[in-house]
Amino acid sequence: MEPILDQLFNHVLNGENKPVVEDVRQALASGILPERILDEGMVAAMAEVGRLFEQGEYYVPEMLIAARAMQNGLAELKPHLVQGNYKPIARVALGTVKGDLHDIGKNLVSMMLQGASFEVIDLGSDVAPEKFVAAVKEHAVDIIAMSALLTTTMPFMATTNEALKTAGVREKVKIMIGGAPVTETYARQIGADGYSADASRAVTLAKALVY
Ligand code: B1M
Repeated sequence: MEPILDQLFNHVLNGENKPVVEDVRQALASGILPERILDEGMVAAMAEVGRLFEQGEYYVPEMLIAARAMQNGLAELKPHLVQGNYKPIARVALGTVKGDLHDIGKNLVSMMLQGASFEVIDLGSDVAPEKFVAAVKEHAVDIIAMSALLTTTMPFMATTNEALKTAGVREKVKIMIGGAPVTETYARQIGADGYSADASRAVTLAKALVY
């Protein structure tokens, strides 16, 4: 791996905001592809943060500062990931489900979808089922996209699906889900229309759902 990606990895791991932004700039300037900067420098560092948390070496504050540094790096990288003419091919309402504050993966999915010419209505994190329902009614969305990072919040994906049915709008939209604990099997089990393991595959899935 290029030394700058290694350095970025360590700066994300240690939650060092300014150095992360500087590393991203430097990596871009040296011609490294934005996708590699993202995957090898930043996403890999967050996986390591998770491992350290599991081992009791990191606590919530360390996770939080690493996440902030990652968000700053992402903001710097965003214009390079989201490029091209913006002609929306479909409208997606995206959010992390109720009770869940993890938004980095969701933000990545948002960027990749926008980069692929989807219009994204970002509902944020901790999104209650009724907010997803309101988005369908108010914004005529084509896809509801839900992220969950906690095994305890995953069931809100099913609850949201049920809320859409109760509101009589389920057949107006496709539902796609993702997030670290989510699986294809779970998607089938709760009646979602699709699952993707990462943000770039989320784009492939979203296209398949609307075409
Ligand atoms: Co938390 N956390 N966290 N955390 N956190 C995890 C998820 C955990 C796995 C850590 C661990 O134990 N190893 C664990 C969950 C265990 C479980 O449920 N089985 C955990 C826990 C326990 C908690 C708390 C309960 C801790 C506590 O308070 N005791 C607490 C819960 C708070 C809440 O949500 N109510 C908590 C809090 C936090 C912080 C706030 C400190 C911070 C989040 C900050 C933020 O997001 N703004 C945080 C972080 C940073 C993590 C880890 C370390 C990193 C998550 C991340 O951003 N990864 C995480 C460990 C890990 O994941 N290994 C952990 C990078 C991101 C790019 O990946 O989000 O997986 P990810 O997204 C991927 C794919 O999943 C996919 O695309 C992305 C990649 O391309 N994807 C989709 C995601 N959404 C998608 C949607 C799609 C398609 C693909 O379609 C719609």
